Amino acid sequence: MSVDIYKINPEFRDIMPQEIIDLEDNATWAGESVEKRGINDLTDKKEILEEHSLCAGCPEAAALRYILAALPLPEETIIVNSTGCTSLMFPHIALHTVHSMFGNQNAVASGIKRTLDWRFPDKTKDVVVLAGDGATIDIGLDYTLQSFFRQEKITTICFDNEVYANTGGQESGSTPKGQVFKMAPKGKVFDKVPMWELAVTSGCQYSVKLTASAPKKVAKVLREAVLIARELGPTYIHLYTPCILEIGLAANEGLWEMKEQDKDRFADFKYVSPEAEAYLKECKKEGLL
Ligand SMILES: Cc1ncc(C[n+]2csc(CCOP(=O)(O)OP(=O)(O)O)c2C)c(N)n1
Ligand code: SF4
Ligand SMILES: [Mg+2]
Repeated sequence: MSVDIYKINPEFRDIMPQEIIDLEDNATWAGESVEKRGINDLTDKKEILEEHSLCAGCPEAAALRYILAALPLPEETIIVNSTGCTSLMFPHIALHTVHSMFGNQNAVASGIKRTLDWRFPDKTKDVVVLAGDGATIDIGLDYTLQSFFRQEKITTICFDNEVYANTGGQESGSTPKGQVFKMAPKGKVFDKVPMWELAVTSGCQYSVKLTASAPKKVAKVLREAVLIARELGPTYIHLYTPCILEIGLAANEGLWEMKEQDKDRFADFKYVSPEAEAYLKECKKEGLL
């Protein structure tokens, strides 16, 4: 059975670019075996238009594809996004998304999740926040933390490229100490804010730090985080997606950089609350993982 998330108006179909038609016909959720969809489909399926406006080779685009392919219920999912390079991707996907004002994405997502649960008590609705480090850890930090304190049942994903990339390279709370950027010429004075640890102390049921170097790993973490958020409370994923432009790497060097950082600053960190641990075991038994 396939899922109708996005339909081109039949009257316009003959004038639509093939890329857009492909997105409707060939997303991982468009096939006959939508129940079995997943990361392995990415070789011959489509989640994002090739002609998106991110820099060539930007790891954010690949990471988003892994996430979209791994969502447990794409047709019942809303992604709340914030301004930044991440927001350049959302007009190019076929999924329900909301673009919030820069920084307030977790407040918007909390409202959406509560409203959906009230409006559709018999349905499962997943709300996922996806925003950059500037939005999550700097300007939106208050909203991020408050949603954790309130135990909102949402998943927050931070695409950490350690810089305000979309505005040309200013340092963020997530920039590592000493790092110089075009618009941060003196170098960062303070250490990188360990957001994955703040997430734990602020009440997240699940907090994981990783890079986007391994698609299957990203997919597993995303699935676990969404399932736990549905049932128990806030979950947090801190994903390193380097800005190859701002750190001076070529289009084909993003993967190498992420693999290097797998051994260094982005070595695995995983916290799972005891309740979440027990719930994940149940999910495995039920075949949800
Ligand atoms: C309320 C508000 N403040 C500031 C901005 C300017 N602004 C747009 S994108 C951006 C940087 C985003 O950085 P980050 O969240 O790390 O995402 P990235 O571009 O690095 O993916 C800023 C400061 C804005 N659009 N709105
Ligand atoms: S500026 Fe950086 S984060 Fe933004 S699209 Fe280019 S490589 Fe990606
Ligand atoms: Mg950033």
